[in-house]
Amino acid sequence: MNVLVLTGAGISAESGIPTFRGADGLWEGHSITDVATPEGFERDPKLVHRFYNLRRRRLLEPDIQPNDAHVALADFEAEHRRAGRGDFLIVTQNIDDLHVRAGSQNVLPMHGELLKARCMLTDEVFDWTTDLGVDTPYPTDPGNDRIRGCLRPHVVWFGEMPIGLDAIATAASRADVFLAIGTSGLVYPASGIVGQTDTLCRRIEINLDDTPASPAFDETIRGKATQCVPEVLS
Ligand code: BJW
Repeated sequence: MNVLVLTGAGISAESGIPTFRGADGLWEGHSITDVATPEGFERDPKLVHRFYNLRRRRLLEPDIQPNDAHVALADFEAEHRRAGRGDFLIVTQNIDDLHVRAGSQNVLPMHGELLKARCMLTDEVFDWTTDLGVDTPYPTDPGNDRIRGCLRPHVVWFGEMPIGLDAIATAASRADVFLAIGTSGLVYPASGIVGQTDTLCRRIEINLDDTPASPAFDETIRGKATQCVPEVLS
């Protein structure tokens, strides 16, 4: 049985990481499209760096930990793997590292990773745990002023191509079970993955509320991820 899981901000909400489109969906009066577009970054890189610096600092605070939903997915994958039951992949839209911290092995972060920075000239990706700024020196050549300011968060903004789309399409076409957890289904192409699954695939949505994608699922489970995910996987 091949299992494909898609996660969104809702799975990390109970770990203390705010969602994008909930009641706190605006950040200091800026919409997500102000701070998550290449145009927004070009217009005001300091603002965009501040947005991601604050989120990176918060992610590294000790109270931010994987919750029961992250752990249930990791435990399920370990057992699935041990018993040789088939493929298991988590495609996450989240840029936090909570699936990996929970012990998940096969995770594809389609919208990038907050704890990485990317050089805009070479596309080289670096592990990154401190603040980024317009003057951040290039990590492998700190003395070289010529290439200062070329680092950006390794995340996927609106209008940019998400990561791993071919692998996602393959996993969707092979999936026997597709589980979408805590995503509003408003952002393409993640919202279209359910439509890439085979007609025989069992599609299950877990969310606090209905979403525009709900009609595409065979089963919709309403409730908190920390409660519903362990139940569904037990
Ligand atoms: C709980 C819970 C609990 C809460 N338990 N549940 C017009 C029409 C259609 C498409 C487009 C259009 N104009 C432009 C587009 C394309 C655009 C897009 O989709 N825009 C829409 C807004 C309209 N997409 C893109 O630009 C993408 N690239 C692209 O299309 O490239 C071209 C291409 C691709 C493929 C083939 C061909 C061409 C890129 C999208 C990048 C999105 N980036 C962001 C920022 C990432 C970095 C960062 O984190 O800052 O990704 S935006 C933001 O939204 C972030 C998220 O990953 C993403 C999805 O949000 P998510 O996870 O669903 O969170 P919320 O907050 O929306 O929902 C939370 C849900 O959880 C809610 O439903 C709650 O009910 C639930 N919940 N607590 C269970 N405890």
